[in-house]
Parts: sequence; C-alpha cells; structure tokens
Amino acid sequence: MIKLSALCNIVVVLKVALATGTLAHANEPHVNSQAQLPLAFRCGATRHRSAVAGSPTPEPLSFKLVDHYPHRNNAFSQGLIFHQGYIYESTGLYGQSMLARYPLGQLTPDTSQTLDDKYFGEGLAMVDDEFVVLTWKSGDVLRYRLTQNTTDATTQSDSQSQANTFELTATQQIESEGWGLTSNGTSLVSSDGSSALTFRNLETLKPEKKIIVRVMDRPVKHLNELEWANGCIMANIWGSDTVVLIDPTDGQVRYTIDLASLAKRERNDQANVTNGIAYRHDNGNVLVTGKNWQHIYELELSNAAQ
Ligand SMILES: [Ca+2]
Repeated sequence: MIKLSALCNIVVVLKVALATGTLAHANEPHVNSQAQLPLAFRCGATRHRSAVAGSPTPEPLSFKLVDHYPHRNNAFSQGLIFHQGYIYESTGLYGQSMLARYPLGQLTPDTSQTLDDKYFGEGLAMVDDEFVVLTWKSGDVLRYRLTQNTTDATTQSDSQSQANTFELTATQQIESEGWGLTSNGTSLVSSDGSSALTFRNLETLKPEKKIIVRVMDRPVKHLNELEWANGCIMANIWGSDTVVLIDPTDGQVRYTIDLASLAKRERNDQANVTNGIAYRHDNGNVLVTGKNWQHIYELELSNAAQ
C-alpha cells in the first residue's frame, strides 16, 4: 500500500505545466452544451499534449472555493452526483442507509428511500434514468428509478406536490465488495477498497475490464467514491483527504487534489472522512463533501498553467 503521506509529499513539490483545452468527451453523459470551458485537467486519448507516456508524476491541482452549501451532518456520504440542479446522494451505515435527492443549496431531501436494514449503502451512479446503488459486503446492487408524483399539485401543499419516490426496479449481484461507483454512459466503474477499478456492463454489471491504479508504479489502495469527469476518474482515497484523478486508459494517477483545508473546517465530533465527489457539467466545477460533514463545497480547479 502506498503511504499517503509520501504521496502528498510527492505531489506537493512537483509542478507540471498544463495548457487549457475545451470540453470534449463523446462518451460522457450530461456534456455541457454551453460555453466551452477551460479545463484544468483531462485524461485519456484527448488529454494534455505535454503528458508523457509511462509512469508520469501526478500534477497537484489547486482550487478556489467558490461556494458552499448545506449538507446533513447525519448523512454518512458514500456516493454523490449532481444532475440538473439536484444532488443525489447515497449514504451508509446499517439501519441508516439511504438514497436521497435534494436541490443543491437545500438541506432537506425532497425525495428519499431508505435501504433495507441488512444493507450498508455505498457508491452511486446514474445510468440513463436509473440510479444504481452499491452495498458494502452483501454483493447486492440496487437499481432505482425516480417516479414522478402524479398528484394534482393544485390540491396539495408544496412539499406534498413534490413527493416523488425512488422505485426499486432491480436487485443484482456483483462478485466483490462495493465501495465507489461511477459511469461515463458506456461502462459502470466500481471500486472495492483495493487498488483495482472494475469496468462493468451497464445493464448486467458483468466485469469487462480491470485496471490497477498506480502513482508512479505504486498501487494506490482504498479507492472509494468515484466520479467520471473530462475523461478522468476522480477518486477519494479512504482515510485520506487526497482526491486522485486517474487515467482510465492505463490506471495512472495524473492529478491530485488536497482537500485537507476543507476537512479541517469540518473537524468536529460528528465529522468523518472526506468522501463524495460530484462534477458539475454545467460549469466545470467540482462538488465535494465528507461523511457527516455540514457542507458541500464547490471548487473551481486550476493548475500551474492557469
Ligand atoms: Ca460521484
């Protein structure tokens, strides 16, 4: 296992110039159709031209904290997604696990579904109109669909008229523990606490490819919550405040983000580890939080070239 302190030391002292580009990844869902956004990071075949083959040194990304929003401090955050103004969040712990939706900026979910007590909720991904929720050790994967309430809104209060539900549409099985989950619209990618990422069929969840995530040839264990953005797979590392951005073509960590300053803000009796990454395809910013944190933070990422 890589020593996280060593990783941080490595990434902090090294700077690599990176030019900006335009948002373009054909396989990504929810691609921004508005202005072309300057990118602080990019992976895959279209990644930055200065990147070198082999085992590159990760580039540390810096960030500007552009906003913060409320987050339920009893939400043991596992999976985080942003879609059309809403946060979708899966949470863990036996007897408390839940899938919830709430408008970014509001504390209270307008839609939620508790998981059976036998489940410890884990990662979350959106596939078309379905929400796929991992569970920790059961091997079960739960698929939900958001069902719009058909009640006549004119006869109901605001809260009642917005009472949609998450309907369980399928329970599937995978062969490993479930930790993090994300999708680029072509594959689902899951983590299991090891250094491996497993690419899965969107519908059957059958494994199709596995990569080992490395920093300069050293495997990175404890990959947790995931988020696909600009061809990179962003990952929390359980037990650390470091987010790594992984190139899915070879498993190499291309960039890192140090969230220690945000974790320090949240340090209190309830707050747990950094976990939860959601990419905003509408403005290119990244939303991050942690288990039982009181806030979701919106970050504008930048690199040495900006
Ligand atoms: Ca995510």
